Amino acid sequence: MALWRPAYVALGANLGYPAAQLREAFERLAALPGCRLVARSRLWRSAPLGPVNQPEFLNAAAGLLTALEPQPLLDALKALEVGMGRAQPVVRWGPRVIDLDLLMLADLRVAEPALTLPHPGVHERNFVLYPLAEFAPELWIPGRGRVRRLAAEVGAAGLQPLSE
Ligand code: PH2
Ligand code: MG
Ligand code: MG
Repeated sequence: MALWRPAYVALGANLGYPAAQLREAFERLAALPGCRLVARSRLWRSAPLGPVNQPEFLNAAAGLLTALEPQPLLDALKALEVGMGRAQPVVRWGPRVIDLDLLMLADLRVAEPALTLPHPGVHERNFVLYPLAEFAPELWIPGRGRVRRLAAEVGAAGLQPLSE
């Protein structure tokens, strides 16, 4: 019997049909072997971080329960990106059809070339923190603090929930 642990994933898209792609990604996350999708945020419009001459992003967050270890879960997320038509490789900070970033798996700390947990950018990106705060405001990010406070600290500039 595997140990099921909470994991958090950030979703983003700014090419194609971002809203449709994020909804499809939620469905595919729910169908991943060894994973249950237990929480999903709204979709948020978000000004691009990085090169500004790219389309606005839609961002969201997902809460999973998973029986997978970090690397197999990361591999599954990458396979899901490729399955949804993401070109490999994409430009760093550049536009993409779908982006699934593993933020945390339980309170594991991982420092490997291919995987850092908690995700190193989570505490400074409002397009990650505000969606996450919808269902996990009390979540403690090891070494960083609580999601609700981190969100308040970075502020919501350039960010707006999509009315559904
Ligand atoms: N992702 C990037 C680069 N810039 N900007 C926003 N607003 N949202 C993103 O998800 C994002 C970005 C690369 O992953
Ligand atoms: Mg990303
Ligand atoms: Mg990514």
